[in-house]
Amino acid sequence: MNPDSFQLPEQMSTNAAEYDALYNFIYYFSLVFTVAITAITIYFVAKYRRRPGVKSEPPGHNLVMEIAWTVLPLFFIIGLFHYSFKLFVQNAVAYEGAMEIRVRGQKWLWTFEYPNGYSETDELRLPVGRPVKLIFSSEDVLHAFFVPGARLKKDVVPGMYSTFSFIPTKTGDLQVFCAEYCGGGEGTPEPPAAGSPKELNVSGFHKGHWGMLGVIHVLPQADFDQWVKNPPPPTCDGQPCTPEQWGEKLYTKQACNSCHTIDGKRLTGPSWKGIFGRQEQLTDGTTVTIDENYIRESILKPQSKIVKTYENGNMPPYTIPDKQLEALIAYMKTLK
Ligand code: HEC
Ligand SMILES: [Cu+2]
Repeated sequence: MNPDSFQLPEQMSTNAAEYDALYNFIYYFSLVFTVAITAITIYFVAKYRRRPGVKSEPPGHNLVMEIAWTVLPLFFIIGLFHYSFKLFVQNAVAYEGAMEIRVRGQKWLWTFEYPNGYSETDELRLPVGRPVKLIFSSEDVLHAFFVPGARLKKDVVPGMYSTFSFIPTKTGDLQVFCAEYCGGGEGTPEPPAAGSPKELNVSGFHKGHWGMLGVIHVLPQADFDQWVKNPPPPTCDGQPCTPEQWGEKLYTKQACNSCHTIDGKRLTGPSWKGIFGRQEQLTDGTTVTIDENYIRESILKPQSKIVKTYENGNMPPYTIPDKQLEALIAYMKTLK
């Protein structure tokens, strides 16, 4: 058990300590008064029990007492309100220089988008000690972003933005839940994979409200900077994925599959079947052989060279770190 957060998960953010102080105050205050009132009640029940020969005397009106037990709790409530409201505002208003992260909820996963446009599913990385502002939106129904370790819970509402600011104070992992029942969920929950980090449950099964889980990894600044430059590959069957496997994952994760097929069919964009080494006719009349550099440019700056007959497709420019570009290219090479 953690002494600084009795009954509660470890405090991992600035606001956690303040919320806990408020919580503990109310908790111990209630505890003391519950014990005191119960004790006095029992004492009075015994002292004023019915006895032969003693007649009950109804007490009269006592103005001083009545004003006291109305006014004193009123000040107490105002004090509590003041402190809670201060905390509420502090987390609703962004800190100076906060890093903005867009958080999108949908059935049944979380997407985190970094300031440089890169996005990830179910996993968010943050540097320790740096203020962050989360901007929530929902693609479908009502969700709620719940991080017990940061004492953070915010409704994620379709059709509007909600925000929350905090400063992570410790490195480590924070579990994320959806705290608003959002449907689905046939079958029984799968247990977390054996040996998963700290038993935290990064979902990946996305089958229903209960599977809408995520993790916030709080990293030292240097590790975070390194990760931003080059995120390491995810795992495939417990091993780091090969570039080809990683590329295959990115094909769906980055939604390339909504415009590009791998079986030769024409969608909004050209199929990736046999893409590497293919001769491509461009709108400016030239012909190119598709190689690494052409693919790289097609992803980062799609408008610079347009494939003939695909003028109206409009591929959005992507921000994708180098290692992932290489993975995508490796995957394309396998699509003979
Ligand atoms: C909204 C639809 C759309 C999405 C999503 C999309 N693309 Fe494209 N892509 C296109 C269109 C249209 C073209 C052809 C026009 C052009 O060259 O810009 C194209 C062209 C390309 C080309 C050049 C292909 C060739 O035959 O010359 C590559 C490589 C490519 N896309 C990679 C990607 C990758 C990687 C992703 C995912 C990270 C992606 N695209 C997502 C629409 C899309
Ligand atoms: Cu949900």
